[in-house]
Amino acid sequence: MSKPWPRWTRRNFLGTGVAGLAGALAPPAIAATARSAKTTTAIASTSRPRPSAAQLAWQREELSMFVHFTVNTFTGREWGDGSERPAIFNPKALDARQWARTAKACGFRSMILTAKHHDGFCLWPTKTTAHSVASSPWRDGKGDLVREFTDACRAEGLGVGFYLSPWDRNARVYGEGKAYDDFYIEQLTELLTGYGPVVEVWFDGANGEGPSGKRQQYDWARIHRTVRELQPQAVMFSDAGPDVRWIGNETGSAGSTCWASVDPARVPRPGADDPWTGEALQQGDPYGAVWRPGETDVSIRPGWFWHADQDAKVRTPQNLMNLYFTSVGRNSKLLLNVPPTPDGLFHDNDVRALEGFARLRETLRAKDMARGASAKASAGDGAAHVVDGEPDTFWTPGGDAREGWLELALAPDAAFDVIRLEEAIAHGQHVSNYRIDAWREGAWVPLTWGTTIGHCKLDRVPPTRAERLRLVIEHAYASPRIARIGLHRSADAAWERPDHHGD
Ligand code: FUL
Repeated sequence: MSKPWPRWTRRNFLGTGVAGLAGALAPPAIAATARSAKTTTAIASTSRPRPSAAQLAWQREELSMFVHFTVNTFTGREWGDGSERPAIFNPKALDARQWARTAKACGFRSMILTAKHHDGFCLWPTKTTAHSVASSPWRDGKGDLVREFTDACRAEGLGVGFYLSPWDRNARVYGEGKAYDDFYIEQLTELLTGYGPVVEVWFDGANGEGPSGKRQQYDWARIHRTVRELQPQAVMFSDAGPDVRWIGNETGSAGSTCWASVDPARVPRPGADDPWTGEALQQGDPYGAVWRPGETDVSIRPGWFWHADQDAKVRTPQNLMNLYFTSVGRNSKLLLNVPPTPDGLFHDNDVRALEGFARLRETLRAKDMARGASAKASAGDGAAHVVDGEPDTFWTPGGDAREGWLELALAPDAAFDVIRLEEAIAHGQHVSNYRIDAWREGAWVPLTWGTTIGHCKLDRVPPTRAERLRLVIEHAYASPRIARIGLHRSADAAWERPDHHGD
């Protein structure tokens, strides 16, 4: 039976005074790689931050799947207190291949497993504590869930990520300074040396009391150094990065203005909770010196872990689609949690919702009415790059121009209700205001407008047919580089269009 669980958020247990060094260990920015030499001349943006190769690959994935699974799955709680008996952990039909197959079939590119949640129970047979699968009846105590998970991800070609909660409510040394730092670093080292390449390491900001009643001051500098040393290609997530930042809520919504750049001083450590923290995480900062794009983590159910009474509360495909628009469609990445049942399998309801979500995205992607359209621009050359389907080529007005327009001539039968815009973010993110006009009865009529674009901006508009369409860059912090304008048709013409500002 599932018990009610407290609606605590991470903010209830955020720590203070943690030694952070966010940003100090960011990997070097990648070199400019646009294919059109002519379109790379305007480099007023060299002082603005650009992504590392790992950050760019991370953002291009767009969809990652979170898997919350531990003793909580068997107790019905959201946060275990560390006193759970390993004997309760016994998923009878556990099949990590089912998780990975589902993720792959539904368009996800990587998966992140809770190798250890706040209760301290380890899903691999760690040498650091007996509080692990090795003390459980699952696979007669010989199981290694991290191994099964990583094998399954690799079999499906998915990236592997780990969540290793710094807050540990079971470890006796938690709160004891260096003794716990050593313990945590040893766990991290086991995960990062024993299971092959890792694409993301997820650091939660929760920082409550441990069994001794003490609270640990996490040694973030040492933690970050360890990851860089052992898995240099992995990105590190936390409120304060250093590579990718929390988006500031767990409801699936990035800021409608969302910069990948941040001023690291505004959120200096995981768990910072100043009056401006929420806004800084949601929006980033156009003047920020550090590239740290936002990750939007949200669950397919009300809880992060499986609860029987939430089987009927799985998000619908339409609802997941809305999340897609408010995360991926706002220059963020969607990290969608799907919690396995006590059998160790994704529930049918979750699988059906994910399949429906994939179908809706497929419908959207199936046709791009802009592809191959004839394009012209206010200045510069390379206008045709915005409709060539190549993410690395782009149009730029050239020189120091901070504004300009691009016009597409469309086929008479081209009807669309979703517009996808992309900046060539390998060269930074610069656009701060844009407008889209449609040509109607001999005049340009505003269709929608927005602020940031970044890797991807999705705007929902009423079903539209127009002979011509114009993207007007009203302002940018450096010469804009537009990689793509896509015009798509959704499966459902009747949905809400919160991004639509036109008539
Ligand atoms: C939070 C945790 O407290 C939740 O249990 C969950 O793991 C979520 C993703 O992060 O801070």
